[in-house]
Amino acid sequence: MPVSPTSIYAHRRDLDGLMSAAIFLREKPEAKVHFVDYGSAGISQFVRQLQFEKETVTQVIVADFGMDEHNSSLIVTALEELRKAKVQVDWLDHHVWTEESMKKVRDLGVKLTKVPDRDACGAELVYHAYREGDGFASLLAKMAHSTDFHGTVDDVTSSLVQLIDYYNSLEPEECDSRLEMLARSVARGVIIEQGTYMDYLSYLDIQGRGVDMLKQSIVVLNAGNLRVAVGFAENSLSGTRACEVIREVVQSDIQVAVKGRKLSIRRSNEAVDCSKIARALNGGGHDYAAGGELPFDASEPDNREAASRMIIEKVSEALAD
Ligand SMILES: [Mn+2]
Repeated sequence: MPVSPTSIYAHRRDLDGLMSAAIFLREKPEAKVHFVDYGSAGISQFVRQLQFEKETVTQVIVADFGMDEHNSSLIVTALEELRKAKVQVDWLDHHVWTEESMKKVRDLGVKLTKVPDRDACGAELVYHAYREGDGFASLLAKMAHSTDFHGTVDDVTSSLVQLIDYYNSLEPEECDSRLEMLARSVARGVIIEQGTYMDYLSYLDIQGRGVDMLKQSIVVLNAGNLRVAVGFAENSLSGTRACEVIREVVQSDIQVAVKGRKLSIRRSNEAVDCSKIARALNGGGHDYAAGGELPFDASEPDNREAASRMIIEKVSEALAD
């Protein structure tokens, strides 16, 4: 691949991130692609990559990725260095940001396109900024929209979501290289190619076993008058899928899926703000879907009780004020 002056960073976990990258690649097929994630490990990888790239690129795009408020000073410092090196930075996002972070980033000369959560998903922002009028790119953005905003999802879109879940269960490097291949093939108009179809088929088996294990682990606890269902998932299930399974199995207002240290938070009760709960658990996100992190690994069955206890405590605290 030729050296490219442009690099795009998109969220690793979902179809909106993948489509943000794919749509941008239709505009600049030679662009470098990186996938990023929240949390201390994810952000330090992001920042390291940015530091490395200030020597080699002239433009950095960040899409469908919010400001990780717990690691914001690292990100701001890295952006500052990029700007000093005269790198143009465009950041397009729809997650919840604090006014302070938006100001900090804009003061550095970063072109921040930030819309309210529900106005547009990341892929739609990338479409409008770089690929307006490209009918296929518009279709890709719609696919992302249907998953990000829990709309009606067609079967092709749903198989892509499952592929991304599968890739996210692999080691990060392996995950990113397969996501990049998928993004490049989608950008060329090939939504499922031979390798991705075979990956999809093997994932169907793995996923079925993961769902069975999760169902056996669910506990329901009360936080005030809210029912909180906590389930412990294996790496093979995405947080979103795990929360869906929990919601199907038990009646609850809030669903929390635990994978190692990572937490995914969803709701069936619209009065609940998931991002508020997530902020009490070292994370953030949307009111309808958010993610956090435990200070310890709950993969071991022995740690599950402590994990559930901590989650209930933080949910109660977060929703009290
Ligand atoms: Mn998104």
